[in-house]
Amino acid sequence: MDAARAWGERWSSMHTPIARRYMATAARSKSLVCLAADRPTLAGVLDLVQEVGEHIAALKTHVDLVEDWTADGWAEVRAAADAADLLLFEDRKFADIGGITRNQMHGLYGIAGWSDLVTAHLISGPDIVDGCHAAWADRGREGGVLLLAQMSSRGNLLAGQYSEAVVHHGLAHDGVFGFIGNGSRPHELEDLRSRVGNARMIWTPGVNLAVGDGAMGQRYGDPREAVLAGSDAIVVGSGIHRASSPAEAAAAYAEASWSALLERTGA
Ligand code: 5IU
Repeated sequence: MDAARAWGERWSSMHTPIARRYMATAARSKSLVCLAADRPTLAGVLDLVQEVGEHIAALKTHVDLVEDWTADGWAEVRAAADAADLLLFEDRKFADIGGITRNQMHGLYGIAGWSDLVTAHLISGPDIVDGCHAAWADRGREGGVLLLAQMSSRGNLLAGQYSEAVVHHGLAHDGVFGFIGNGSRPHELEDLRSRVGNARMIWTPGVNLAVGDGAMGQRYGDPREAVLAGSDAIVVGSGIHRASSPAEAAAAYAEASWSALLERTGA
């Protein structure tokens, strides 16, 4: 289906090239799934992309948990993401001052050279967003920052005035692709969407077809409910990579998320 029709208001409100790129990618794969590829080896990540690539729209990584990481090996991950038509999203959760963040975007892992999206906290102030973009510009590339406005984990502190300030400052900055919202609590997401409006993305971890508590304080909500409450991408990790058939699981999350988007927009 045509991306503009599927996304409705979100497509007409969102003009940054990277947001349009995500929405077009999602429309091609009929999926709002961002796979959290939390496997500890390069081969594990690559296998997963081969297996489920056609059912997802983005690949989320934690580059520093890959035990056998090498620059060449990671270039293969980037190539696999390109071949499968995926945005590559490093969930680095930067939190330092702007200049250090810029250097951390380079550093050992060279995140600025391959990431399309990164996460950042706004705890240190808005210059962190400039730090990320300066690093992408250093490499002649462009990217988008997802600011953490909420989290999925039990007892987190991203609520109330702090969360409101993240949205307030984030909306004022063109480099902010969108916000992380709590996929496990639809009413929190509805509240976040009402504060964010239509012109930015909300991506949501804490989503699983098996709703309930996960390991070490993780909490899970239903993918359809998250999308109906305003999520634009469901971040799913163990629901896919720990499934007996990751491909079948990814297809089920794709179907749940895409049909919920069409229900939301009336397309
Ligand atoms: N993640 C969360 N919650 C958050 C944020 C990021 O779970 O609030 I910000 C990450 C952690 C993990 C993935 O990489 O999203 C979720 O994986 P599971 O679906 O396996 O819980």
